[in-house]
Amino acid sequence: MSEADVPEGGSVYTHIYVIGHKNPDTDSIASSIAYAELKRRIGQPNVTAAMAGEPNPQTRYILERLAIETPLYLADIHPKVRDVITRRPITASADMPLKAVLELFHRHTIRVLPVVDDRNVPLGVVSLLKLSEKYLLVGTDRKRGVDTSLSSLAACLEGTFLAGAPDNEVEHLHLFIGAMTEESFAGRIKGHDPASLLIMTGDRPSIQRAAIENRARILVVTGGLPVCDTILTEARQTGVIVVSTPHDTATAAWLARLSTPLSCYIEPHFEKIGVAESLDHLRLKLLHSGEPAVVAVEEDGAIAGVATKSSLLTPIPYALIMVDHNELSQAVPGAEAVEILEVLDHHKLGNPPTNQPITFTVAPVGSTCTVVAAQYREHGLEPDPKMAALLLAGILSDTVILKSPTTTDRDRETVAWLEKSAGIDHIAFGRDIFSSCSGFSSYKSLDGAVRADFKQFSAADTRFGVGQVEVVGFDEFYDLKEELRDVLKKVKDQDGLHLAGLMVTDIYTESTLFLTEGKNELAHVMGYPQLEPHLYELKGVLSRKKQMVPHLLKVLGAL
Ligand SMILES: [Mn+2]
Repeated sequence: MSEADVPEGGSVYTHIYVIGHKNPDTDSIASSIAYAELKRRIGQPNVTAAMAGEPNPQTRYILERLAIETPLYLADIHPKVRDVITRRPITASADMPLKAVLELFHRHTIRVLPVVDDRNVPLGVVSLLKLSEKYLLVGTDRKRGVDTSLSSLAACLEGTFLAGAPDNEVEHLHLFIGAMTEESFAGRIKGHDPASLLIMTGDRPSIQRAAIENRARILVVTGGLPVCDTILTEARQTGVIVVSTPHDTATAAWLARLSTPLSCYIEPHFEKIGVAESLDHLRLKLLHSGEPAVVAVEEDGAIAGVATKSSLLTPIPYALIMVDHNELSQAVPGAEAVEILEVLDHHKLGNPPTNQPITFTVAPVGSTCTVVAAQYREHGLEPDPKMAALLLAGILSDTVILKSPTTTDRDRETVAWLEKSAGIDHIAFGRDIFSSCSGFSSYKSLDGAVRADFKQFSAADTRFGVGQVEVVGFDEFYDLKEELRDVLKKVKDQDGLHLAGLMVTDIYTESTLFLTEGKNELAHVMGYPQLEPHLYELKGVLSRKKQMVPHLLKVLGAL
């Protein structure tokens, strides 16, 4: 495809996935859905929203409430064998004569042909190179040898049975041309087992009769020439097969040798790979097996295609647009092997280098949905009410209803714009979002609540981890406090940390309770009021990344 064939702003990829980070939050999923929708609206139908993990309870609530479909779940996007093979492989069956097989090689310009059974399961392969070697470089004693069945021979000769009947059994025959006197001919065939004799002649009754008297296996009469009735009667009585072919003797001899069924040439040892196996695995097999091709099979063992070294150069048919992250460590597994076409984000940079210039839209705003909403405006488009509400949800979730210190004027201004398109009030909507799934009860276990959003840091020689749970009121927390301490103790030991903490943030009073395990000296340097052992009150603290972690890094570094 030349550059001119690519639609403007389009791409050669079959699929483009807009995808957020692993352990996706609402911003991540909302921005991927809304950006994929924008791409389709500006004329790129092959763009699909995807997610690198299951949505959390809050995101599920939002998608259900807005009746928006959950994005495609992609757990791993390492390129697979199926991405680089053609699904309609040329195959042959074991009973196919060499003549038809050579035509297949020629017509499809291939070098390796898989041989399959009637359920399409590969039995082996035939390579043009090895076939030519076997066929052209035969030893002297094999020059006359023809391995074929009566049916295959007659079919290749376009012959008719004048005596006897077709049979599929492969026999080892010796070919003799009767182009001499009867005496010389008798001398020629002497010493050969008559049951293996394949005799070809034209209208030479003496040779025809000699063949039958010697009990040859088969007599081929060439040129469509007539055979007299007495000879045929004799043939039937003695069990000699007689086939008439329209071809002349030279052609018939050539065709007889090409009538060998493929079963005589199958190489039963061949390299096989599953379509769902990784491209890396295929590369290893192709480079180290010494085989020119690897047969790809479906789950049920049927053939899927043939992979050769050129398959390794086939472009991967999909690419990514990363939203709400730009580092590979946070990306869906396999992202490093796939082309990144665009990045839309609001995090610090840790992006991998690219081979080509890409659209890179990163701004220090409160949510990626703010960045996506700006893209709609740049294209002069208004999101429909559903998409506007979804973008709104992403911003409200990431900025804790515009209360987090990460909130910027651009977020506030975007919320005002989206509110109008969505026809909903952001404060009421934000409250619904947080109260629908806040607190500990929306997690499957307390362990799950602590681990759901647990991030690790280190300061000097101190390694610590902090989780965060958003609540409405602290009652539930106080009931669970002792159990939560046990969970934190376990997490601290399992992860080899000096300190494990949990921020319990009340989004309405905008304050946080901080429960800790480990580093007892912390009480003296923490700076925040200690309510009781292991528990601190952090008034006005909402953000882990902007408020809590910088503070902890400072005090722990000072210990
Ligand atoms: Mn975000």
